[in-house]
Amino acid sequence: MPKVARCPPVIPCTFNAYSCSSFVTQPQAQTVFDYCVERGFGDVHRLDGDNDGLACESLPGGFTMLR
Ligand SMILES: [Ca+2]
Repeated sequence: MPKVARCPPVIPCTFNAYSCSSFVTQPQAQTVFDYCVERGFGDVHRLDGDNDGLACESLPGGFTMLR
């Protein structure tokens, strides 16, 4: 099941390494969120507290400004 990446992973998914305050913009948080979710770790950093698939909606530059 673990996929061997061509490059070593730069985003840790095995422990809670980030919080929303670790990021400046929502897309940054979303990238980390998606990265770990796609690898089956889920929301290990707890960036999506309301489980709607959007990480750290409170950060600027994200989808909340568009809807
Ligand atoms: Ca959310």
